[in-house]
Amino acid sequence: MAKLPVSAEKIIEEFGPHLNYSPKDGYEGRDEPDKVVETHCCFCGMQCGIKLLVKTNKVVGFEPWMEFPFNEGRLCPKGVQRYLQNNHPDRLLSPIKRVEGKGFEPISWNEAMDKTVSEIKRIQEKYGNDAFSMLSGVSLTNEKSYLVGKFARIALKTKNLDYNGRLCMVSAGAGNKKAFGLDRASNTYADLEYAEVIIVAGANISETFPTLTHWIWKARDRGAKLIVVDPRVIPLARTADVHLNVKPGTDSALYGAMLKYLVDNDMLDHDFIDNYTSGFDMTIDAVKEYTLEWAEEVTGIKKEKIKEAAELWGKAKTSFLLHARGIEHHSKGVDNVLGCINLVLATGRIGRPYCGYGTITGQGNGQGGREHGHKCDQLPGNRDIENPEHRKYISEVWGIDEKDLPGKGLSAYEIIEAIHRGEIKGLISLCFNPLVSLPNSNYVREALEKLEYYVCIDFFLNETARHADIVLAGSLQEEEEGTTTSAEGRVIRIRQAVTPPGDARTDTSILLELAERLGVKDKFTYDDNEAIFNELRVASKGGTADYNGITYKRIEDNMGMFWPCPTEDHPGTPRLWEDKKFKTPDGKAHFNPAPYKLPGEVTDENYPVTLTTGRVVSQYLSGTQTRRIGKLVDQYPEPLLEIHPELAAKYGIQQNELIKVSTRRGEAIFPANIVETIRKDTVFIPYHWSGLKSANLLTPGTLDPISKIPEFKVSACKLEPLRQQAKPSSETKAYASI
Ligand SMILES: Nc1nc2c(c(=O)[nH]1)N[C@H]1C(S)=C(S)[C@@H](COP(=O)(O)OP(=O)(O)OC[C@H]3O[C@@H](n4cnc5c(=O)[nH]c(N)nc54)[C@H](O)[C@@H]3O)O[C@H]1N2
Ligand SMILES: Nc1nc2c(c(=O)[nH]1)N[C@H]1C(S)=C(S)[C@@H](COP(=O)(O)OP(=O)(O)OC[C@H]3O[C@@H](n4cnc5c(=O)[nH]c(N)nc54)[C@H](O)[C@@H]3O)O[C@H]1N2
Ligand code: SF4
Ligand SMILES: [Mo]
Repeated sequence: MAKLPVSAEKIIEEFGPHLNYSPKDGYEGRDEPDKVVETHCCFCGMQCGIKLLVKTNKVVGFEPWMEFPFNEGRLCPKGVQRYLQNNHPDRLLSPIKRVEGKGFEPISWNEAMDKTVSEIKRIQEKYGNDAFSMLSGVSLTNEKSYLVGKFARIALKTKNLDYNGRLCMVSAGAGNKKAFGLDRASNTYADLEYAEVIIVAGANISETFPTLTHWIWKARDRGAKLIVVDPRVIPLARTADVHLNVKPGTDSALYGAMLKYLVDNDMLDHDFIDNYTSGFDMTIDAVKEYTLEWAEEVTGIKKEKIKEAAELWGKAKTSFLLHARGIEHHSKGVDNVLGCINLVLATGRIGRPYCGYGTITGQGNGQGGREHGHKCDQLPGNRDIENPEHRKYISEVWGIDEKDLPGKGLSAYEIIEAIHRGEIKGLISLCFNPLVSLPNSNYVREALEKLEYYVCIDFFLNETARHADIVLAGSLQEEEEGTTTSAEGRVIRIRQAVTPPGDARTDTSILLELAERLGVKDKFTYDDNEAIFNELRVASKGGTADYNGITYKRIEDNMGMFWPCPTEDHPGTPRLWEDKKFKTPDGKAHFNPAPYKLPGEVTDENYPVTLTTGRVVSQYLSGTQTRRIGKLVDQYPEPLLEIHPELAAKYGIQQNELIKVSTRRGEAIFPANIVETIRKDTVFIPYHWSGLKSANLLTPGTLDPISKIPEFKVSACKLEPLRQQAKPSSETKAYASI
């Protein structure tokens, strides 16, 4: 077989042997693959290029794709294991139905479809169309995301459709729309390389976007200063020039104080502020009391450090500010985002080479998936479902009467609340595992039990699906043609490497058949997935997320195209705002006041410790996919409670001792991991596990009033050491107690 690039051999040496080839023979001993497919990793928003090796319609391995410009062959631990899903023994190979007392048993597609369609009709006739809801996700391609939005509105005729990005990018999206009138990172990551100062706020890049660190190191090699804002000394913070160990829930006080410092010391770009922005005066008015001393008091960060960060930022000529869920998963998530944007605008460092800003999109297609209309308030092209002109345009594209297009529906967590109230009786979900990923999981479980009919489309039986009446065996990313949009705004091609195994079907064909059986075949007939993309292009035309000029061919020829791209002769837009024409109504970038407000829950005598939650490098989201891959499980088998030695000493907690953690929602038990890298008043739990090991037993359902994102990053908790050591991970099935 062809000689592999050196790095491929190294990766294989490090991570092999794998499930799909014999450890004895090693990689070289394996047969020549039938084909090598250039596609992308299915996991995070980096969407690293990867080559999948295919043998007899099975994905059997991978090679790095050195030419793909963003990651140049690099992959993280999840990327090198992602190929093990297609052929995994847990794959759902046919539809299954739940039989009380017996678990699930296989059924035919005909029975599954008949039952689903008759239940949709029954529920809608009895309770109204909106009583049937849909939850979707942005691991789906652009084509599927678009199809879901159209399916919910035209086939299900419901307004109650929302998506898992509601738990992810919506605070950033809302902030970006307010400030710029458009929701996309402003630059490609190549602009990081020559930035003089980089702020990374609430983003554990080394673990959550590992291949992005390469671009930060490139900048560091050129002398860039790095400022990290995180309650933990995350790997990136260990080498940072300034680490701001913010108390969870207080970011806006920090950014407000930094803004005041820039104003007081005249470190401002007056020309940019005067000519290209609005709202500056009222924004600085909101922070006029925010002294460094006050900020130290609120955030717990030493005032000298805040000053140092403000000075570095203020004096730089080029800079890049990146943030992720650490500042966004808050009931004031939008305010935190606006606080960051204010710092960027005050210094005018956007829309120029090496000057940039962006949220780091989480899920694989978190960017594209938030543009094509499967949010409760959105139509394709990032249009507004309440805007009469937008409704008219999309109704024309879809060939329906505008009055038949449902209006704004409930957001993801509000759908759960409406199920509790008895207003929603039916649910179809795909690409979402709310029982693990939504806050307050006991409340979510009760809601699932109240549903009269629940059908789920997935390739694995996730925890939420265990409550389903029927589960339809769907497809992995590599089992369909399509596109995704990476965190940079780069639209890229996802290639079909194999067809779904057994009797599983593509997600697209499942949705199309359901639409047909619901009587709207005429609106859901496509020759192939490219035809869906071509309809999406037209639907997005004239919207802020304009894909009209992007074709499959152009993507392939250019290794991706950046939206907005309105016409087929438009080159695409890698760097936004070079023309300084913002997409707000007045064409200016908007400063927005972002005063500090308390988080939804603060510590008190009963719950004296702050709990925050997040991720580890080897696990992905609700863990449905990565908890099935042995090497990734070995790397981090169980959720651990990160706690500072001083806080541990206060309770007499020993390393690996079981700790009962309680909040006002529930309790769970985790082994203690005593680390000096966390604030003394805060504990951290990764959330990728289900059932009794779920961090979301503890988190609150408090939502940001604008974005409706849950406050995953702040709870008040109480710790009780159980004076018992945790068993080795393989025997720890009963870590949690309820
Ligand atoms: N390995 C891995 N990678 C992933 C994912 C995964 O599940 N696993 N998921 C993908 C997805 S969908 C997403 S959204 C991204 C998420 O990527 P990140 O946002 O980087 O991940 P988190 O671990 O949720 O949170 C980041 C950091 O926020 C810090 N933090 C907590 N509270 C606060 C606060 O109040 N202020 C500040 N400034 N920081 C705070 C935490 O200590 C944590 O280090 O990762 C993507 N990549
Ligand atoms: N406490 C706490 N909770 C959190 C977070 C946190 O930081 N702390 N982070 C939040 C964030 S940022 C996110 S993004 C959410 C994610 O939460 P979820 O979206 O619920 O997590 P996933 O694991 O992606 O669940 C998706 C399901 O979709 C399936 N799936 C994946 N790809 C496809 C596909 O192409 N087709 C089909 N049919 N199915 C597919 C997977 O098998 C899995 O069962 O969790 C949120 N929850
Ligand atoms: S960084 Fe993200 S896209 Fe790249 S290999 Fe890792 S999980 Fe996949
Ligand atoms: Mo996310």
